[in-house]
Amino acid sequence: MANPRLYSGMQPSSGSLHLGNYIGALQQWRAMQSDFDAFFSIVDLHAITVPQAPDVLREQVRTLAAQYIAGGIDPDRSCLYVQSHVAAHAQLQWLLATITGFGEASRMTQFKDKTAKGGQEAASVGLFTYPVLMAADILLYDTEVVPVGDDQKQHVELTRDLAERFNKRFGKTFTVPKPVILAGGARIYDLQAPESKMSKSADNDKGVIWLLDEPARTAKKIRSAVTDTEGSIRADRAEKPGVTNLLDILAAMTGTPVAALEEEFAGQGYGVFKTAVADAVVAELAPVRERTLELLGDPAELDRLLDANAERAAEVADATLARAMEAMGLR
Ligand code: ATP
Ligand code: LTN
Repeated sequence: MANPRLYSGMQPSSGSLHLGNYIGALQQWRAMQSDFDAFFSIVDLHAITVPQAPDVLREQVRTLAAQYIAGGIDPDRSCLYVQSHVAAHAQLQWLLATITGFGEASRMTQFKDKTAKGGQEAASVGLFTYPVLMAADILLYDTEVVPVGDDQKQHVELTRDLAERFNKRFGKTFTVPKPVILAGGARIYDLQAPESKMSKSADNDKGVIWLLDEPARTAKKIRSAVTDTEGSIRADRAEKPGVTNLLDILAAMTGTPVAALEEEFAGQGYGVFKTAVADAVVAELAPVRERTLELLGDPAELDRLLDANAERAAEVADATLARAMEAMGLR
């Protein structure tokens, strides 16, 4: 029997992925690709829901593609493609928008969070309908499983509701997907402000480890990570967020559970511990960085690969779109 279908994606909205994206998404996608028929997209149509400079966006799409591959996504096994290269995403998005309630979309917490600062007047309609486009991504591929961080769970629930509503109204057309919430320990925090998640939009660059940082810079950021004055190496999210974060990072890099790390480092100083974390992160990320730069050295080859994968994706997506249009009486 064929493996179940899996779909996920990330936005090309920064010049590089950071360690949070790597541990919270890429590492886990890599592990899942042998058990699933996986599609991983670079969601550039989602990225333009906030302003992007065209030339920068183009480069960020290539960099993200290179980082997917360097991080272990095998483009021969999984379909790795750019969302905007497959026209069906924008088309299905419109069909789904017509069955999405205005109130329903207004309840999406990410939209509320993202507009909390600038106000809704400053936001685009595209930002408002972002979750409907995400539903189109997922439903076009008859997806069964969607691995996402908990912040995206509500969008996958909306996707399920839209699939069920469509099927009820127009006849069975879509597979109803399930979210798979990625491992809890996988949330990585800012090294300088360990109560906030590591994020591409952080104020202080020293708190974020970029996959494209030079190894020496990565090691320095880890050695300067904020800890506490207690001096013991144990996990305690409330009292010791900095040390706990470093333990989570080391666990993700080495595959050793946090409890075993606590034992291993019992009685040791923060200096020794931080050096161990820095060494482990550099050992994992240096080859990823090198491979990314190598891939970026041949953009024509990268573009060829993305084109071929978009064709594969379009075959699946176009068939689903045709089914949906037929069902709605549009063909
Ligand atoms: P933002 O700065 O807007 O929050 P981001 O770069 O931090 O963006 P997203 O683009 O929202 O992250 O997410 C891409 C993927 O990386 C998602 O699957 C998300 O769950 C995961 N992710 C992002 N930040 C972290 C983090 N700090 N720890 C673990 N996973 C993360
Ligand atoms: N909204 C997601 C990115 C995303 C996605 C998807 C994830 C767009 N389409 C489809 C899973 C499935 C994010 O910001 N992490």
